[in-house]
Amino acid sequence: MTAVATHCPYCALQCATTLHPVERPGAVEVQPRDFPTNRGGLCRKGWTAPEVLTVSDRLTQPLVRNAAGDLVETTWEAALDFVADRIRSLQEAHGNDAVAVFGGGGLTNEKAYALGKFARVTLRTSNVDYNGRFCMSSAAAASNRAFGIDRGLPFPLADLGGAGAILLVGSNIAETMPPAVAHLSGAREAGGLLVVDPRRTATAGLTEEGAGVHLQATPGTDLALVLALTHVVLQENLADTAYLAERTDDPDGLFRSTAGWWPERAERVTGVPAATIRRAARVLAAAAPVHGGAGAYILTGRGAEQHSKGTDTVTACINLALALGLPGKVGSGYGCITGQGNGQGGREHGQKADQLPGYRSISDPTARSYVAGVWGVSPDDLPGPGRSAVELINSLGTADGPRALLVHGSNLLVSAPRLASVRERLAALDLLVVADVVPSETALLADVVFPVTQWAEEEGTMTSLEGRVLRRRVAVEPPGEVRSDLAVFAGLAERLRPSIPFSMDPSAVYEELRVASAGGIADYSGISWDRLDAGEALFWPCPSEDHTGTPRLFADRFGTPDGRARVVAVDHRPVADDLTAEAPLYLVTGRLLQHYQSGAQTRRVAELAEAEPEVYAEIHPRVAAQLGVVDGRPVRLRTARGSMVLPARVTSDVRPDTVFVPFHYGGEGAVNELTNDALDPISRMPEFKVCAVELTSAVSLMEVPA
Ligand SMILES: Nc1nc2c(c(=O)[nH]1)N[C@H]1C(S)=C(S)[C@@H](COP(=O)(O)OP(=O)(O)OC[C@H]3O[C@@H](n4cnc5c(=O)[nH]c(N)nc54)[C@H](O)[C@@H]3O)O[C@H]1N2
Ligand SMILES: Nc1nc2c(c(=O)[nH]1)N[C@H]1C(S)=C(S)[C@@H](COP(=O)(O)OP(=O)(O)OC[C@H]3O[C@@H](n4cnc5c(=O)[nH]c(N)nc54)[C@H](O)[C@@H]3O)O[C@H]1N2
Ligand code: SF4
Ligand SMILES: [Mo]
Repeated sequence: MTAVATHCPYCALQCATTLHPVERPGAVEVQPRDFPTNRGGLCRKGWTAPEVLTVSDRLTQPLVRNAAGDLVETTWEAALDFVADRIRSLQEAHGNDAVAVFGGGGLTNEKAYALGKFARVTLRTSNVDYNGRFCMSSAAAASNRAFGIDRGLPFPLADLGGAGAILLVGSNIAETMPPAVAHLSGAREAGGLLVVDPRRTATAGLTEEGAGVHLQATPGTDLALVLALTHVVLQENLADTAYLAERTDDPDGLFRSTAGWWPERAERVTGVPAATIRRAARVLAAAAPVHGGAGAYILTGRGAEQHSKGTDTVTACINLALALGLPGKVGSGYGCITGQGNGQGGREHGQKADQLPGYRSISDPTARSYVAGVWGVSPDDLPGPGRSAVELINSLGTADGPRALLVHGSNLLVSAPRLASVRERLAALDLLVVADVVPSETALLADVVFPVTQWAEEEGTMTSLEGRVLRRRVAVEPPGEVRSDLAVFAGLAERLRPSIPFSMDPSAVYEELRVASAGGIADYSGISWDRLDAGEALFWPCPSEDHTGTPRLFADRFGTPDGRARVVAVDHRPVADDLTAEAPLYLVTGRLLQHYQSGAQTRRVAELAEAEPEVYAEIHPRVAAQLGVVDGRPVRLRTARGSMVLPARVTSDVRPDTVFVPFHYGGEGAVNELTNDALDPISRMPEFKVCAVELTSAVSLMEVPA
């Protein structure tokens, strides 16, 4: 085989790579390739990604749990027969909704599309959702509400380079998308990088030496902070009033909702000095086009979004962007930094409980009848909207909940909130089926495991954080009996509802997706497989084959019925599980450079596992001194949901009222034992980012001799 042009398997930056064959079967070497997002760069995870192809415990054979309770090898035929029989009998006994499907934002567009169609057409269940609910769903909900369209970045990432100011709210891009830091250079040179994070992260560090401002706010207070920034903009007459009048529906709503948030009040809530709030607002405003600036962006990450008020926090960020007249202007705007490799495409083609392909709503009669037509079924046959991820998990095995769950592309037993309950619910199922590439924590609990292809072993498409559709290509043969997720859907469909067949050929599935998306918000119909193959990386919407795609949205109008952006008045509220005398610190969670998500892949890469082998808690030196905590020695964290013992990392980079723990570890290292599953009322996003925690030194506990 010759060199193959493809993209990194991990995050939404989708860095371009070239894979070169090597002597070892199934193995490749990776080289970065120039592309506007990564400009020839790769992070450490991207460089080491080929190792995951040949890890020693790679799943290569279907597994089924035997009478003794062990997972033993079986054939695809036997595994598919078994699963189809169980599905059939559970649905006969308990109805179609007795079977649920859980997808992932790392799946290709074709897999995500086939998963949603399989759930609605073959299983006819409403119970389908995916891990994107844990990811950018609050930003998606806010963008849909304000703009009528949710494309994470409604502009090319490279546009950031020319901006004079960039406000990053809860994004640690220097660790989560390192090559993207290059695009912050304009703002840094202008002293306009503004970072809101309770920790002095690598990203916050970029603001030092006059390059910008780090607003080290109290966790869970972004909403108050952004309302105050907007207050300053309005009060100091820095708003783009002509833009507000012309392009938004309710400029007065903006004044009303921020009038009470003067900086001194926000200082009391956020801990950010009023003078710093004023300075940040002025820096951002000075870069806005209305003041002749070089351009300004407001970008949100999971730090702002993964809260029970995430949708409103993002709404406040959008309102600030509207006040400054940014959205729709070239070189300015609001965007959400989507996370997973196909986080964008994964939310467009029907894995979500309320969604049909093309970012259509499953409750819209016109959308239902169009998609039903493509699928060859009656619209009345399609189920309605189902439960969101956490609600779905919490319903498993309950009286009116699903009895079977099929998981494709998520390691729930590490990454879902309040794990004690997840474990209990998974155990209550009659059937758990997991398709994965490695024996993840969740796969090890399954009744049936399907071994599936990963990035370099499959053809397909991914949609990056910019909304660009990219080609993933085969570089190596998959090992053993490994097949695509598409083969699971096709094999089960053949056994359960053969009148509606599923293709295993990614290009054929993509062709169907194009048709299903035609006329929808995320319209891929003009992006043919041939165009993709020829190396075009087009931005959606692209409604015809002679269309050149849409790099920038909102130039003339927003996606709302009247074309104006909706100003939604929002107000601050406290975190769901707020501090008490017993639990006086905030537990915040997030990512490390070296690991990806639940760690199922990166914990198996020697270089990455050696760099960050185990979970730890970042604790401020003052708190450490008060509680007798010693760097490197064990502490106990306890929340209303659970407790864990882990080593302390004493660092003044974290706020004194905050403890940070990365979520990449399983078993006793899983911080999601402690996290809160309180949901945002609109996006149904759980409050991963913050809850109250009790911290005690556990040195004596570990040192008691056995
Ligand atoms: N190395 C690495 N890169 C990744 C991933 C990975 O797992 N590892 N995953 C990918 C995915 S799916 C995603 S979603 C993205 C996520 O990318 P980011 O959003 O950058 O990642 P996080 O570390 O989850 O959160 C960002 C920051 O939020 C801060 N934070 C916590 N609570 C609050 C708060 O209340 N307010 C504010 N303002 N900040 C807060 C944390 O301290 C953290 O530094 O990364 C993608 N890239
Ligand atoms: N406390 C806390 N928890 C969090 C977060 C946080 O910030 N804090 N962040 C949340 C966010 S933003 C996200 S995105 C989630 C992610 O968490 P998960 O949903 O667990 O994501 P991954 O670890 O990427 O899991 C993907 C699984 O699919 C497998 N896989 C890879 N490719 C394929 C494929 O093509 N097909 C199939 N079938 N399997 C495949 C991988 O081996 C892995 O086991 O975690 C969430 N959980
Ligand atoms: S930044 Fe993301 S896409 Fe790029 S190499 Fe790292 S993990 Fe891969
Ligand atoms: Mo994510």
